[in-house]
Amino acid sequence: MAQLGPPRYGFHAFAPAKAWPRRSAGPADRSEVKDLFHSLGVEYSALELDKIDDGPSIQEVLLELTSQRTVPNVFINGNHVGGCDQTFQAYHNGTLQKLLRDGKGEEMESYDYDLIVIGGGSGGLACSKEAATLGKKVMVLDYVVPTPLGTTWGLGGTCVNVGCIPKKLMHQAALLGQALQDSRKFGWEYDQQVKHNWETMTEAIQNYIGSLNWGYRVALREKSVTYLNAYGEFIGPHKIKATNRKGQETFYTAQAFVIATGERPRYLGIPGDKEYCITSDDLFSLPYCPGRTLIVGASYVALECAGFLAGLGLDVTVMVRSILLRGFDQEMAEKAGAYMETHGVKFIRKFVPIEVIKLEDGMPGKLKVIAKSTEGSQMIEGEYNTVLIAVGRDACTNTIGLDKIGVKMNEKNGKIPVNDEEQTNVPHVYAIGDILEGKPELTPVAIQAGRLLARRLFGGSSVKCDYINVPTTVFTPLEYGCCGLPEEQAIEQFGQENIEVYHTFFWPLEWTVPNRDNNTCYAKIICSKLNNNQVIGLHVLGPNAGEITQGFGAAMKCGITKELLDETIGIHPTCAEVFTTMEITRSSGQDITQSGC
Ligand code: FAD
Ligand code: NA7
Repeated sequence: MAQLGPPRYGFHAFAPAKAWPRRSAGPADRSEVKDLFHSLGVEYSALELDKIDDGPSIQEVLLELTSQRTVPNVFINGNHVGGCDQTFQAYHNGTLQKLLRDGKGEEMESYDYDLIVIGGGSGGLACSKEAATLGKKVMVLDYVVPTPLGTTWGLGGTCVNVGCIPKKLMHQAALLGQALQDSRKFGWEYDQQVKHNWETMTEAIQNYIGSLNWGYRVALREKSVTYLNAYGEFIGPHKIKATNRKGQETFYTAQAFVIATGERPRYLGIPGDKEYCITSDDLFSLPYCPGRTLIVGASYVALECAGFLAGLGLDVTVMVRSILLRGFDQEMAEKAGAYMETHGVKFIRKFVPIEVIKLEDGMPGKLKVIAKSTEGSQMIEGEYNTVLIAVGRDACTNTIGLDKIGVKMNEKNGKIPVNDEEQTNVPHVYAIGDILEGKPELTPVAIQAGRLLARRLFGGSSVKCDYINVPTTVFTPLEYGCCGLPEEQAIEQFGQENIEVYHTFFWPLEWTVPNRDNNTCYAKIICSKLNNNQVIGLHVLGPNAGEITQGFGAAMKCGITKELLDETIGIHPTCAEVFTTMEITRSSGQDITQSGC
């Protein structure tokens, strides 16, 4: 036993590393425990049983002493802690710190908070409130760096202030315009000239957002979460600096941290972009109607903004570098785009702006955009009142001191890789939401991850966030909802011969009387022939696609098959019922156009 002799803290290993049990998809257990001790600033000695001659006999003694055969086998000051899981469990419930502290015979630094969350958006608020509900002392910091034009907003993050909420409300404003047109066919008579007032809409939406900001503050107070309107930045493994609007700095420590700083719109890096262009961060509170608008980019943010601005009656052009809605099913993306095109949105394909020049000041002013073809040397130019850049979003991870505490990130895109428990490579630092590498960037995902993380950290839960088959909807004028795989990915993963696609056009009953757009709404499911025709992708293009997709998302989580869909009785007359009556496969080549309901 003398050979074991861990000076103060030790763990012992034997057998080839590849045979060790892994705690998660992350690094092997041994290095996770080492990382934990590193992050706690603990000196330890490691006896690598697979690298010493008498490893097997030591392992036999350890088995006798601890009834544990696996490694690592952790001791603190002669006390047996256990393997990786037990060590982390002890860390999360504080026993580990107590063992370390007592062994040192000195008071270990006590932290100001159990948990500090950096970022008070969808994920950060959910996580901090849940941790406080579980009895922990929690601080959340939220700070909005103003846009280049000076736009800023209140507590709650992207979704509530400059994302889902104002976007969906402006989409609704546009849909009402369409409903007004339809209403005449349903017998409504009105003489007044119909026009839209941007200021009235924006003020009403901003008032609603203000009430949500207030509600979040109240909720934090009620749960005794300390809220700080300050920019958080790591300055030590367990210490952050908080800088408020006036530049005053304060310092706080915590046992654990959650990074939930989200993303901000990317700019093009061309002359005139930051000076004269806006992004979605500016649009929803723009104090004047944007007028003739050029939207650069073909992400969902670009197409949604283009859709509702056109729906409000503005002259809108979208400049597309390559394809619409990269990452989404391309058949659906093209159909959503085609509908926009027939409803007034212009598309300039395969061009990128290279310079924006101010022609006139004003609200709105006038800008000249010079653009270059992506396929040759052709240049074009155009005049617009507003240029909205929507070319993706950058993770807010570069200026929060991650380098100071050794949290790894993807240098190319600033995203943070985590294991399946949202834990970074530094064990007491976690990350959730849009900044995660390879995860869906959606509000409910950030909320679910944050809430479950708090329950695992402080509530004894082991439930992890499931990032598979997350349903979502693009709120283009014709909404596009989906869950599971795009057809391209299904083919890539399963092979064309192993999938079956069922599809159909459908005509919403509400559209028949005004005689609108037959054979534009479209639904398809992709089924795996390898697995009992399980639905692996569901796509719908039509009104209220979000409402439809949500329910089928639950069904897909339960593993719904084509047969079960066929057995489901539809609700008539609805759009969603189309999924219960699909008969035509793409492979049959049969006509799917509709002539009636
Ligand atoms: P965020 O909500 O972005 O919150 C991060 C917060 O941290 C922000 O308030 C930020 O200012 C703050 N912060 C950053 N750095 C610091 C720091 N160092 N210190 C203190 N605070 C900091 N999702 C949907 O599900 N449905 C939709 O319809 C939808 N529509 C969208 C429309 C648009 C235009 C956009 C831009 C996004 C949309 N999203 C939608 C995405 C959704 O908004 C995000 O997925 C969600 O907000 C991510 O939550 P989060 O907690 O990761 O980050
Ligand atoms: P995405 O999905 O990253 O898309 C960015 C869009 O902007 C995309 O259409 C790009 O075209 C376009 N883009 C990017 N750079 C340029 C330049 N320099 N010039 C012109 N156009 C450009 O954006 P989001 O952040 O909105 O989406 C985030 C998530 O939403 C994403 O993960 C999806 O799952 C859904 P490209 O196709 O690259 O040619």
